[in-house]
Amino acid sequence: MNDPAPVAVYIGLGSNLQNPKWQVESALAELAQLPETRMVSHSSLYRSRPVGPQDQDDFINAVAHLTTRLAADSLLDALQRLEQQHHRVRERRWGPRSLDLDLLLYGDRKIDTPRLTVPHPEIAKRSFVLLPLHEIAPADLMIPGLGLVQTLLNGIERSDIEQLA
Ligand code: A4P
Ligand code: MG
Repeated sequence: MNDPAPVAVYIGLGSNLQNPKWQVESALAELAQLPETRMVSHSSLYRSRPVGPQDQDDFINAVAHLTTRLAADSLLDALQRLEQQHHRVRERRWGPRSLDLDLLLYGDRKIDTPRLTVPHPEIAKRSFVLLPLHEIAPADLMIPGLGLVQTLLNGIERSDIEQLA
């Protein structure tokens, strides 16, 4: 059988524990090394106020644009392995973490399985996803079921996030 065609995917990275800048920078390098996968570009790093519990440090966030021949569930397996390598411990929902990797977009597909919802359900509400995504995505990038990134950005608060040099 022929290989499947590569699919454009976007991954959201976040960390607020154990040297967050290092966590995100090293995860970007690791994403570029995934099998069947190529890194197209990644955003700057951003510092953002925590969404969810406020008794935790600010996050460092970024978004990576990859192309991959991995199926979506295999890509999620690979992302979860990278989280484990960064000693990710699940404590509480939206709580602090050394590395969080979210599959934001998988081509133009909508996926709804017990372990995977794509587009990521919170994508449209979060400045720490939309700003870095807008930095690197084509102007006409559509989020399936939600619309243009540019349009979604118009509706969100930006005072809680800063782009780092
Ligand atoms: N899962 C389903 N869909 C996806 C997807 N598209 N990508 C499942 C990744 N995982 C997906 O995730 C729980 C389960 O979601 C996984 O087992 C997977 O099968 P998790 O990462 O273990 O749990 P979580 O992160 O604690 O919960 P949740 O709801 O995924 O949180 P989020 O949405 O990841 O948010 N504030 C700032 N400023 N910056 C941040 O990065 N991050 C969070 C976490 C909260 N506040 C934040 C930030
Ligand atoms: Mg997550």
